[in-house]
Amino acid sequence: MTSPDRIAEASAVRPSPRQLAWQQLEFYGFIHFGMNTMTDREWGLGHEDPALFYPARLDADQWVESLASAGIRGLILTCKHHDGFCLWPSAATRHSVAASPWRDGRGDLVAEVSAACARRGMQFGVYLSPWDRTEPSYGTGAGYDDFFVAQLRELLSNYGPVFSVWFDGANGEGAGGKKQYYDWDRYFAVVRELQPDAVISVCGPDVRWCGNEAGHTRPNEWSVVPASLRDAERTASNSQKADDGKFSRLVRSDEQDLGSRAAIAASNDALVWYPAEVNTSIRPGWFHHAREDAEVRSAGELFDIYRGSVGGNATFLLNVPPDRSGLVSAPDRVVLSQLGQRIADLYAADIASEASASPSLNEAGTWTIDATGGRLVLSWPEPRRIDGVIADEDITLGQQVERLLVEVRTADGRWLPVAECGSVGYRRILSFAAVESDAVRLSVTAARGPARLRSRVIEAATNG
Ligand code: FUL
Repeated sequence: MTSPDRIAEASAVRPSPRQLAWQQLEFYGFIHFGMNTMTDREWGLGHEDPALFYPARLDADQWVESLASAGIRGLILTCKHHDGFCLWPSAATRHSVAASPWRDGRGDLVAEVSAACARRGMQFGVYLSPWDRTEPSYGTGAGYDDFFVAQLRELLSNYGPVFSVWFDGANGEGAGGKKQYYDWDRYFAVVRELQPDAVISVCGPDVRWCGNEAGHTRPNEWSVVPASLRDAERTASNSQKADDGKFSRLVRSDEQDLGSRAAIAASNDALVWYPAEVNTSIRPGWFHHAREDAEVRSAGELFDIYRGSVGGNATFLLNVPPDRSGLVSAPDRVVLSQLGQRIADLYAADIASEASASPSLNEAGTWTIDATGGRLVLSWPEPRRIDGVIADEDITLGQQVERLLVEVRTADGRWLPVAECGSVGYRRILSFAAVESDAVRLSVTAARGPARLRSRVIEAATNG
């Protein structure tokens, strides 16, 4: 049995303001674009000729517009991927857009994308690969740290507010390759100094990589987990090691439970708020390849990933790679706007505000439970066709709910269970076969401490 002290410890952990702001973004986009787009590769070898970089029709507004059509509210750009080619004219290297024919060598793609984001009210984030296959100082220790920090300072000083700094743990050097011991603490200190509101993601202390790139989510995702999970080298050791086309859909089965009572009891670590991000690509690869134009995931598949991630106490980071000409291609654009429609329809089908609530809701439309749990009944004057429930915990109060049961009232007044889950956290989306009922009952049957909840009830689409 997990000691009451350990449960109280878990119950008391809270998000930082930057983690809270990040979680509220819910759904944001990744843009993988760079030298690999030109060479049709996933991992460049480094030292590619900058003359190859020429996205003739590049239009950052079109990227932002495409993402926004899906309901995406932030964008993380691969400013430098593993091959080392920089999408901004970095003073730290000659291996950048400044040496390319694009915009006659006077272009700055980071500036164009951050400005396009600002115009559309989209938040902007940067991906800067620690692994660099061009930079000669890579593997020398402090020499490379100086180089990396110089690049980081440029990105975090010259392009406005940044919501996420995404440090990738991937490395393909292998046993016989170069070994760079990254000075992570130094990198983190630079981010805190220049962009104190940004989260440091993946190889960083604020946002946890969910552990796969397939879009898979844990049955119960916990934001309160043992502190050792924050170790950047641990994340790196689980990250991609080879460009063999397999990693992007691989799911490990040995890390399905990170934060249950059993999981936290099995650890002696301090407990920390380290919430999950689900990152996956709209296509098999992270970069655009024309041969994958027919393999763009459907809106239905992406909507399922959305429900599993945003609706599974994680955020959703969806990669959309523009093509070699510098535009998001047509198949991706179609799917993105369909996805945006499905997400909008989901929330628009909420009929909770038309219900009578017992006990009555407080002014913000929320209800509370104590440490032993609690219950809410929502009822309508006439039966409605219902196929889902969405429950949100107010995570400023931590993560508390351990079991939630959803029942509907049958015509003869009995309560019929239709869905059940463990953790709730920021949001849990529960879907079930459509059922006619005049009342829904939500029961929290296990909790770590008091919580405040918001609930939505989804009316089934008439055609669905
Ligand atoms: C991985 C990288 O190796 C992929 O190329 C991609 O950037 C993905 C988001 O992370 O670890």
